[in-house]
Amino acid sequence: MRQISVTEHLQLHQKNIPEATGRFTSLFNELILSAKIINRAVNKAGLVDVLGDTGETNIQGEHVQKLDEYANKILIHRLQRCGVLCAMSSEEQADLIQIPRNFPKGDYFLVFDPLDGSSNIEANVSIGTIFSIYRRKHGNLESVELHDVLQKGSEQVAAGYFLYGSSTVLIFTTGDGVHGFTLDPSVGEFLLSHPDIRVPEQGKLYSVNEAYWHYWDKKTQEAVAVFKDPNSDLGQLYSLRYIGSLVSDFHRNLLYGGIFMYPADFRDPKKPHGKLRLLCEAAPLAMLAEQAGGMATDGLNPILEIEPQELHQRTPLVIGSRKDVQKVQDIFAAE
Ligand code: P6P
Repeated sequence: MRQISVTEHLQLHQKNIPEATGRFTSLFNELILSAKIINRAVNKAGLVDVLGDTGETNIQGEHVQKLDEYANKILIHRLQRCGVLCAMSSEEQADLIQIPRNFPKGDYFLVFDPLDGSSNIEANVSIGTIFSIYRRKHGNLESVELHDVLQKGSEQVAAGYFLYGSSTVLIFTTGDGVHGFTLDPSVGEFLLSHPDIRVPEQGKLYSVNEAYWHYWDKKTQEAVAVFKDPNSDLGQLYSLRYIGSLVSDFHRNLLYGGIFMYPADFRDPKKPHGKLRLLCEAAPLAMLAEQAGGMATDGLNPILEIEPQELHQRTPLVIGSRKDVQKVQDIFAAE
């Protein structure tokens, strides 16, 4: 295959963001440089002092792993300087991250989860960086407010993730299909490896943490049980695959077909809408799923149509092959 870089591909495929030629590409280049730096640390985890727990907890009340913190700092440091952002939001930080006064700014708003799946770091399980890009709605560049940037997922200009696994891949969309690039360490570039990814209409895999069965409502139990019923009208047997690293579970289902579910459960009254975050996890993956011909809901409603009320809002997530996600939606919609 001819070696196509991300920059070349953006120039070929960015008709959806005509005014963004240089500006959008410079944002992507800083994301790519950040991912290369994070990847280097992930690949050395265990050899240098980036493993283990910092003893702190993040906005989500989760223990912060050192690699999480490192990835967060790299992304903020690099993206603050790209000159095209008005603000950022990180899964690791409670509030909007303003661009320092003396730095050049622009109209894009970046949301990211710096290192999703971090609880798996020490077990050498693949982990990832998820990103989502919006254009600010209005407001003053020098002091961005939440209402200037908070938008539903259908307003995303671009979305994607880096997956630090057996190889390091970048999967993204700018609204013109989903494309995958693999890092070639010999040249230090992400090169096109998965052009125009399409998720199979129906999968053979379902991903959900069944340990929470007794904390789900009846509809959720029915929706999960259908994938274990050899006589269901889905007409085939499924296998359960659950890595416990969202980007890994999503990536496998994107390529092979399948459905990932993180339903609401009743374990923690403070989290009635489940564990996953709308803005930095569900919405970017939902844009990718829909652009690849799949589907993403909260069980009943399209993820991309949910109007966020706060930065770290959580949502149930059902995402993947269209026929499988539709089956769950039919169960939730039935009286
Ligand atoms: P559970 C990792 O901590 C994460 O946020 C996602 O990457 C993953 O899908 C989920 O949590 C796993 O959560 O409750 O099944 O351990």
